[in-house]
Amino acid sequence: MSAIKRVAQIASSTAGKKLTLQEIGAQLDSSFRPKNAIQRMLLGKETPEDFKGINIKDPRVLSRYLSEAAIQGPDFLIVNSVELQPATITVTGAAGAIAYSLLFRLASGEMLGKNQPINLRLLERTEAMQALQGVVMELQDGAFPLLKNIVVTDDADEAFKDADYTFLVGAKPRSKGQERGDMLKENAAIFKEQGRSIDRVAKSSVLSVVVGNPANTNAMIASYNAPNTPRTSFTAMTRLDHDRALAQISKKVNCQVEDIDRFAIWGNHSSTQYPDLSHATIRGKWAWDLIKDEDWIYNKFIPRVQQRGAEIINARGKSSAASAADAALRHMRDWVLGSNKWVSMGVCSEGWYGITRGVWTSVPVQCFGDGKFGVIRDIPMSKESASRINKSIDELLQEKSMVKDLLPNQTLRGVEVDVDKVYNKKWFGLL
Ligand code: NAX
Repeated sequence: MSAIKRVAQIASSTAGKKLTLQEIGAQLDSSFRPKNAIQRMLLGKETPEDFKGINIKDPRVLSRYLSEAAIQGPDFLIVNSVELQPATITVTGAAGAIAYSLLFRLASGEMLGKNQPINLRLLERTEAMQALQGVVMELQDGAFPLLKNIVVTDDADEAFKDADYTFLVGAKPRSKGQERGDMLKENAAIFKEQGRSIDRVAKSSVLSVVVGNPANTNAMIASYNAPNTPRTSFTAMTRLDHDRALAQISKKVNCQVEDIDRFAIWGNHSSTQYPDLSHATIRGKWAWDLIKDEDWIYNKFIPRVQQRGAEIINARGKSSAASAADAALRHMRDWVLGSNKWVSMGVCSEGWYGITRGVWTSVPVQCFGDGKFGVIRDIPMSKESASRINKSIDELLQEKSMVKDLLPNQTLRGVEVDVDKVYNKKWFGLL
């Protein structure tokens, strides 16, 4: 049952009484983790009486509050007399370029809304602690009302302690002349340790997004090493690729990005990814028909999205940072508060579309809020799409084989994962 339904149920069972928000919150049992999200939604009313107590005599009134606040989004919410407990957000690689864009937006309430206080726990390598101190000074100088506390550390257990949300950004870039396999292994070791640490000390409801590359494989390693944390709590970020694609489509068709739906990134966050326009709609019409330009789709759009990271590096001399931070924030925000459209996330395959179980692949999902999401299933797949997805999954399997020593032979919680199951290519080919 969704938390919203649960609130509605409390509303009906207590009809006739006047409950405060805290009283409603207290009746949500602890498994409804972001009861704060519910509270945030409930707080979308401006008159002081509404803060003192919501008259829920009539459950329809409550449902109106909820839907109104849900439509307006968290920016609609205002500071009020109800004290929300701070949410704990851990960011790794906190002295790096992406974190420099991310941290200030988290502190200003862009992820969880303008009503939700936060604590930041920042993890860095020992060598980067001094630089991180500088970032902390700037965070302090921002005097953000929502930012209650900052912990700076080079110790993973301290960083992940009681975390509600983690942004795993810190990773080791490929050094000059280094083999990709060696880079993978170095990063794998980082994510193995961080997965273990999250499992040990973070809240059991923690949600983690892996940004550091190779993001999909790193998310897989972290999850395999966190046996007590549900596999669905570790996701890899492909939202930047998704958003890059939306921007290209909107430019081509001259529409707003929010007009586009049912777009998907499949596979790995790498140049083998498949930006899939075949189901996309623009204001409810099939995008393919509106674009009417297959040459653009196959020879410009797809390669451009796949290579956009390199294009930015060539132009800027540095990799994407602000756009990556924005994508990470939207990824987490949608995951926590819900999305009304398809978004792309790297998640643990449960075998849909014949993709090997236990590999973290980007797929279209819909987020329902409260950290829950559903993979868009059973959509028709052309041979062209299937072969492109196959290519990317092959790459993920190769990456997996390079780090197999770091994957404990275990089943992930909640799903039987047969690590050695052969990827069923035929399944795609037959469609
Ligand atoms: P930076 O090199 O600026 O920052 C990385 C930071 O991580 C450094 O400060 C470093 O000291 C720290 N770090 C390294 N190992 C650590 C560890 N074990 N614990 C804690 N901190 C550690 O890189 P930045 O531009 O911020 O990019 C970070 C990562 O994001 C890279 O791996 C990059 O490839 C990846 N990206 C992923 C994207 C995605 O869409 N998934 C897009 C952007 C970006 O390329």
